[in-house]
Amino acid sequence: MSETSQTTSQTEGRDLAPTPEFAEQANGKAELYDAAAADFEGFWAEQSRERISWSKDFDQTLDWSGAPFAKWFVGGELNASYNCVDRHVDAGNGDRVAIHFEGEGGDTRTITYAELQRDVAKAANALESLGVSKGDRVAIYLPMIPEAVAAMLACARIGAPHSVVFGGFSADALRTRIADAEAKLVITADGQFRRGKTAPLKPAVDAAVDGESTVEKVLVVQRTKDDVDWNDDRDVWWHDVVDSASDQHEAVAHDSEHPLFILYTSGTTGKPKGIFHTTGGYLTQAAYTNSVVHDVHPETDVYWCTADIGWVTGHSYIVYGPLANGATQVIYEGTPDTPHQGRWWEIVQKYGVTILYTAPTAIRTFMKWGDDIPAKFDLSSLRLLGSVGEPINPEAWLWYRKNIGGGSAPIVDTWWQTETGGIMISPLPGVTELEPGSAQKPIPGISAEILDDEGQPFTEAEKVGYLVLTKPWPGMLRGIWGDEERYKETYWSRFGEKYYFAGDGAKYDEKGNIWLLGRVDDVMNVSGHRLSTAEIESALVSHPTVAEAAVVGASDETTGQAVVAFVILRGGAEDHGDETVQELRNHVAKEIGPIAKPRSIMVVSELPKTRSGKIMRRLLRDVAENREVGDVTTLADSSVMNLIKEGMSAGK
Ligand code: 6R9
Repeated sequence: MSETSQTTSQTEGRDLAPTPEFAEQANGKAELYDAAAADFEGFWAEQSRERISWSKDFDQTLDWSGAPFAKWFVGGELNASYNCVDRHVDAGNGDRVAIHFEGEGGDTRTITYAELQRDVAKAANALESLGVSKGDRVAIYLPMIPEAVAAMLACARIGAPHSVVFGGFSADALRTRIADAEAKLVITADGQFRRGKTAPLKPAVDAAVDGESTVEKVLVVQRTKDDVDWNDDRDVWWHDVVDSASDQHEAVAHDSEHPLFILYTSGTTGKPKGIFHTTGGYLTQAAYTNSVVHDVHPETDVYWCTADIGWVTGHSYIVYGPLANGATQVIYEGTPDTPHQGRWWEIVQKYGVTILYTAPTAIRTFMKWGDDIPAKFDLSSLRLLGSVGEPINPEAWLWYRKNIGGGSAPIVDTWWQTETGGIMISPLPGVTELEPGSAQKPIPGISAEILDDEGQPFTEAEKVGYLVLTKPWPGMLRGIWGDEERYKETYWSRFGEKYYFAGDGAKYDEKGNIWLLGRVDDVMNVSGHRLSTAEIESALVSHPTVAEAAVVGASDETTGQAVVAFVILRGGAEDHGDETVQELRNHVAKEIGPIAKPRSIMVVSELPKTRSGKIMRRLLRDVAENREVGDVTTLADSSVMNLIKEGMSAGK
């Protein structure tokens, strides 16, 4: 049975069209498709003027003359922080809750827009007093606490691009990112709460800025109250400088194309790419999509996006989109099973969450934990569910809808990337008849196609090709920080300069829906996190006992893909079985971070290579997924695969 026919039989008799009541109140109406098709630039200009407060109006919507480097809303000036905070207070909504914060240990804080305005102003004044000014880069390495939001908005206010580094990344990963962005200041915390315990953060920063570094000051939020090492010349407590700062700070307007942030993501080479975004276009798309796709109604909804702010989803759909729209949201610090496996559902019930945006890997984990867990809680407030990060299999989609969405809440499966800045392909929940497992169609204002190997667009159903974007969009990346060539080569050369190559395989179904089929490059997707095979390979090879390594993503029931590594030990290094494997796994965790830890490592004597020396990961994937090994004719030495398989069955 094919994927699609299975879907149809599973969903038969279910109503996948929006109810009239939902359609009636929805922000995203069918007319948007026509308006965008009739006048693409006019459509975006209108979205921007409607949703964003410009201090100075723009005089040109799109300047594509320097393609593939776009300029949007040219000549306009705005302040992203003003748009996310002050203007809601000015409009009389200062008492509206911006953030319901829920700490892992049960401590809570309720922050209104008026309070957030004061927090952001104080943080901006403190950053300036520490020498940060417009254009300086600030690295942020924080847990999911309200200070993370205030820190990002304070940077935006000053015009100092932030580079948020996920708190699960190692000191080495942090050091590389700090160096690439030449960050002047790092904002961190003593530690964070994870699974009922404290996990330190500051030691990683100490190690990352040790020796030669561009970093002058480290601003430290006290979260766990654990002891930390202290450098009097460099380290400053947040509560010392932020709490005492003035709560008045003028939000000076910046050019529409002023850099807002850099966010590092994995590419096909070992070196992470600093994806960089600017202000006016990014904010427009974040606000627009959060309104028409998540259907946020700021007066009545309680929105919860479960992402970490270290990922782009946290940037666009915790910080910039919902706050630009003046929404009320939940931010939760911890893990879903602390102190019990119903923690998320308890939070939904407690705050009356109406919109939940999460990832397929989380949904599959909840499926594994059992239906009885969410069933113990009142989830009737939920009226819309969202999914992001990887393809959601129809089974997980149906489970999500039935067990979390009361059998009727629309689910928006949203395809986008760090590079796109905002949602690109997704149903509009008040318009689209849903198709479980498919992200369906480009949203109004966005254009995509699927190309074959020759770069020709096609529309036949079930034929597999490459997803491309055919027009610039406001939230698009403006480049890779410090590397113009890599930007052109990665995204605008595979199919010529007309098409943005997303790196994802895709197909249409009979109804013309787009199905995303995963990465076609050497990037893996583990629990919705992008990891590059090359980066993990070089981490493994940096271990003194490893001569060579090959890494593949093998399908995994819960995490989508899992990291599987094959290593050749150096001459003289002994294979101590489990001990060797554990040591190498920990080494990867130390070099990159625990999320990059291989699920399994196999010590082998040879790797399958082509005559030109390229490792044939496809064959290793066959082994890792326990499949019959595919075509080996292009191997330099076709007996290699037998050696590897024998080694595996011998339990090595
Ligand atoms: C937002 C985000 C981007 C890659 C992307 C694709 C995969 C994301 C998806 C999806 C299928 C979806 N992806 N959403 N695949 N359906 N709804 O995840 O950004 O971390 O940069 O990852 O994630 O492969 O190319 P990022």
